[in-house]
Amino acid sequence: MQKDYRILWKELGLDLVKHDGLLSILSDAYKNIYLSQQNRPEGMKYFDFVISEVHGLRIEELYEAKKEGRKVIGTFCVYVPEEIILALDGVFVGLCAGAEAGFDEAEKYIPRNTCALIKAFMGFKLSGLCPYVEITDLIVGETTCDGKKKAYEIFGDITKKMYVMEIPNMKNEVDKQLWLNEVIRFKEKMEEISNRKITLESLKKATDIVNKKRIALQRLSSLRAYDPPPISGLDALLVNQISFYDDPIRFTMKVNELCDELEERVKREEGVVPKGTPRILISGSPFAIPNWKLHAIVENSGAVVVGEESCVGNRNYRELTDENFNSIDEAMDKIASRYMSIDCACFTPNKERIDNIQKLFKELKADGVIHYALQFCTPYMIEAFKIEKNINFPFMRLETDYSMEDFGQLKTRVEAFVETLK
Ligand code: BJ8
Repeated sequence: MQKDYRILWKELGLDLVKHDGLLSILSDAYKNIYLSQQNRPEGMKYFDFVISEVHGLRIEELYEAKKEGRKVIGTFCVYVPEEIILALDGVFVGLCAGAEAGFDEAEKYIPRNTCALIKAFMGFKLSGLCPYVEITDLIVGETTCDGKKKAYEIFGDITKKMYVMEIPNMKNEVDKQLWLNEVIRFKEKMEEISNRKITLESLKKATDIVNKKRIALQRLSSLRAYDPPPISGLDALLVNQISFYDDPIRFTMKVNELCDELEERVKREEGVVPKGTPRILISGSPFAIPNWKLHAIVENSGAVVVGEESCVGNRNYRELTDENFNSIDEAMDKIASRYMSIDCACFTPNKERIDNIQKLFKELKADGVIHYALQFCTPYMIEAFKIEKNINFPFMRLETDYSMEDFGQLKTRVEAFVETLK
């Protein structure tokens, strides 16, 4: 029987009635989407458990960490350097939300035509639904898209614990210098709130932990290149989503255990779908937990998702941080340049994203790309047109949000696309 966390949630100021409603909807969705899948790897049991405890045991762990004097740092973007947080014994958690909850509340502060990801993090906070926002000591935003930038001002007024990193829009030398200064400023901020100084040793250890996590996710990704794939896109997406919440050392161990099992499946040519099933690479905006809609549609339309060119996916683990540094200054340099290599559509120009999609398409032996942009996400919506003109494989553009209203319409379009790949 699951433990009762209501005292903890109340202490954190959650709205218990609304929160119960949310958990019940999520639990039903999880059963329908995840637990109904056939032939899931045994190793997914750990990730099922993490999801069942995402507002429970993990919050309790963060609570314990705070009691030990550690700082919990919330983030919304893969540009925030996890290495620096870990090197100061902080705990890193992702705060993006992927469900349509609290939108009425959010729309009192931001326009209706704001992307669902922004409306959701505002809505979760304003409706007392997110224990992570409440438990954080610092929330780190970044100047990526205009929507986030302006929403953070309001979020800062509400939460009183917002810190914003300036991300340049270009990657010229002057921009790289600006970014390096921002990484150093963030280190200093973290030192201030943790009341300790970063050391070369702690940076080396933290970089090793984060790199090992990325390597495990790369390993998972490469196993999806087999035909038949040994794991569904839905399950691989879940692992990627959990990478933003779980303890990084435990997470890495569990992903590697899962990969051991998947390698055995590959040897036996055992897959989650028959060999020859059309293979889809999804590219675009991030899939914050519990946004499983598009993967569920694709995998119920006779295809399998073999990769995500997304921040909840390849963009998050593609590059490692160079561990070859011998001073804190050098480490800052290596960390800054690793994060500058991320190809978010907020940058201009952003040709490397097109190159990366082409590379990933080949590596994963995909048959087609579905470009997914959240409605009102201008950077990704516009960049999709450019990608389409520069690639020569089957490509479909979709725009959607977190609601289920367009489920049927999307399914019809995806089914038609999958037909063309057969
Ligand atoms: S590095 S993709 S995590 S900014 S979906 S809020 S872009 S309007 S989330 Fe992102 Fe960092 Fe880039 Fe990745 Fe704006 Fe688009 Fe909404 Fe978005």
